Amino acid sequence: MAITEVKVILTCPGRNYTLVKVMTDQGVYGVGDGTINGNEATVAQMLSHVSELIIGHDEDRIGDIWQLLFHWGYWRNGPIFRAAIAAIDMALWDIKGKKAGMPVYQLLGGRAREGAMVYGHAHGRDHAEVEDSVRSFIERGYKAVRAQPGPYGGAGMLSRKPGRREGLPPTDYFEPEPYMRQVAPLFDYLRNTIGFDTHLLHDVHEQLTPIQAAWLAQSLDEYMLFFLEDCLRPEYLEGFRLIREKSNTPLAIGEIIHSREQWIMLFREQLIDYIRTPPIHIGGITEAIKLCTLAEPYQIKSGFHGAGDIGPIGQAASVSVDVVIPNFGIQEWVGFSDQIREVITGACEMRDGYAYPNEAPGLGMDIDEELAAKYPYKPAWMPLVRRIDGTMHVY
Ligand code: GCO
Ligand code: MG
Repeated sequence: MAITEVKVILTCPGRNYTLVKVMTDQGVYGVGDGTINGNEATVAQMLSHVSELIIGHDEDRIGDIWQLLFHWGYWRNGPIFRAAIAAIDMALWDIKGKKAGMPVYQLLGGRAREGAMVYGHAHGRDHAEVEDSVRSFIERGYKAVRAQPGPYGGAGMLSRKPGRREGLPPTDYFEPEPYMRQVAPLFDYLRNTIGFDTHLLHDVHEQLTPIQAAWLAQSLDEYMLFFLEDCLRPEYLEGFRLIREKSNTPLAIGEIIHSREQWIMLFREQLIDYIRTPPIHIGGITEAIKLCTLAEPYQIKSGFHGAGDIGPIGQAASVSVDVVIPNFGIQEWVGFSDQIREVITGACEMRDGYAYPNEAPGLGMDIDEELAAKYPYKPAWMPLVRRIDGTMHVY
């Protein structure tokens, strides 16, 4: 058998996704997702380019195809390359599972747990609204909830200026001190009202400097967060040493870390506790298993990124890894609209706070290409962030 074609499908059934179908000469095909928020068309272009390299290749040789896609040129690594490899890698695991008549998680060694504990996103303009939002998750069975005062950057960040022209990104305005002062009082309120039985998390979204992050983490120690996420930009990983000296709050990072090598110092010095990097952004299931194995002796666990831009197939790849690895921590969770679930069928289910992989062979999913074509790609941007004096936010 051999790969005959890689179909690249850009679609927007509510938000943009970069999907693939890897076709073989025996009719079996696999599906994958390489979406990167705001860069969906760029990944699609990369996929069309590298697909040539794997046409005619034996689709069973997943590890070798991974190496080929990574090492074919002098230029490598970075989010676009990694996401393109991830889309193909997922599709190859899907094909292998279909051929074996087994779900992908079985091929990876089988279940280490029944389901993967997930967390949802609560937010609100004031403490009472955040509390209501957290409670609505608890009522739906969630064991863990992320709580944000307003959007990233805090409730004071509500001023938003539209882009210079239609179609350009809006600008949000951020000042660190008012944000930093909001967080501990929110968690003090939540622990007093909701108690300690629900895991609580918070995402800083890389907005702070090391000394600010150290102050924030220390101010949260007594509220026993499950983790404090992305308190530094991944360009300045040494800053974690300062945070660790000051605080016992568990730390998560990695949404935009792509290469395994970037983790080595963090693992060896045990500067973090949870890995945010999901399979979709680092080269797929093959790479995610290797990364988690590298973290295991340091007792560092997974906490894969799972926002809406990681579509149902990317989510399924994450959950397949989540239920297998010994060092699973938590899975970020969003549900998808009916429209998305019609275009991409077979999404994982979440029940009572735990996500479950599809039991059908492979990833158990499909892409309705005709329907996908009815929702064409629309260029979209994440907001810009500036300080109130107009400076681009350098954090
Ligand atoms: C999260 C993330 C997201 C990202 C988004 C970027 O923790 O879920 O930080 O909100 O900003 O997925 O593409
Ligand atoms: Mg985040």
